Amino acid sequence: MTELRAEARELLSKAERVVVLTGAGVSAESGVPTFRDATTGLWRSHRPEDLATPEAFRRDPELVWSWYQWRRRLVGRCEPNAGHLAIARFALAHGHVDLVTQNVDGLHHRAALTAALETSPPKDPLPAFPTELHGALMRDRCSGCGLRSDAAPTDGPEAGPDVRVPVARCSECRALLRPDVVWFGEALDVSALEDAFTAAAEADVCLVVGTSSLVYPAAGIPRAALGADRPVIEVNMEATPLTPHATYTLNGPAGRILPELLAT
Ligand code: BV8
Ligand code: ZN
Repeated sequence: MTELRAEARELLSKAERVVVLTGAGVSAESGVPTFRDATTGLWRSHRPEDLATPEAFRRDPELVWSWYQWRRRLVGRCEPNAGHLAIARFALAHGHVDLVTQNVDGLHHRAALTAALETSPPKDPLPAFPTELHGALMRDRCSGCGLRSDAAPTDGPEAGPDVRVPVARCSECRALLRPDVVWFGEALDVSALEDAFTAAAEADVCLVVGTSSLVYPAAGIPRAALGADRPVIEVNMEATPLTPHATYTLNGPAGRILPELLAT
């Protein structure tokens, strides 16, 4: 283990309160394309910023819905990776970890359930459940009455750039359903965001994993830690706007670095 990594590991093992912020990079090794990864599937012909917006849904609801149905089917075939599990195990062993994610894929949730069952008697998975700042891919919300429900099934023809699927409708008011995620230009849940900023400013260490640190307000969370002179550890494959400010930057895949960094 490098000197740097040993110091970062020491910091985490001694920390009372830890905030972990994750982005799409933590799910990359599970096979979930990242937002920067515009080379796969439907994403090749469309930029996420152009599809993940209320305007796009108003303009062409079936295209946006098909993109989400394509993503749901893809994510449904993915499993939490060693990075998700390392975070979940650490959160269950450590007891005071605030896990905040920008991801909507639900893999942190699934990792928490897996890690909780690894002990006998099984632990309560709650301490390893994430705050999902940008919502959940596997949940729908009615664009009319706001009713939330589990995601509509993705069986039938696989949605994709040429195969559109009809938008599901609300069982209550028949308005179009939409994925229960936060689109660009939409507000995040204010209390969840405030809690994340407060936790970061009071944490003994903030661990930032697999995010390009480009999307706000989430990208401001590690800045709140730095603003309160709290150390920030960044795990990423490449440099980001956070890198020059991070206390430690560990370059490499989260699935390889996190099990070593968070081993209890
Ligand atoms: C808001 C859910 C205000 C949907 C997402 C103009 C108009 C309107 C708003 C704005 C504007 N200009 C700026 C803004 C603000 C905007 C913004 O920040 N835009 C960016 C593009 C500049 N933000 C918003 O719009 C937010 N809302 O500001 O509202 C408001 C206030 C009050 C009232 C009304 C409005 C909402 C932002 C949330 C958008 N929704 N997701 C969906 O998923 O479909 S964002 C989505 O993109 C993700 O959730 C994530 O947050 C973001 C992608 O970022 P990352 O997760 O970092 O992923 P990325 O691919 O970028 O990077 C992956 C990283 O992992 C890379 O660094 C890579 O090196 C690394 N990596 C890869 N593999 C690995 C790895 N690391 C480790 N291991 C590996 N194996
Ligand atoms: Zn409805």
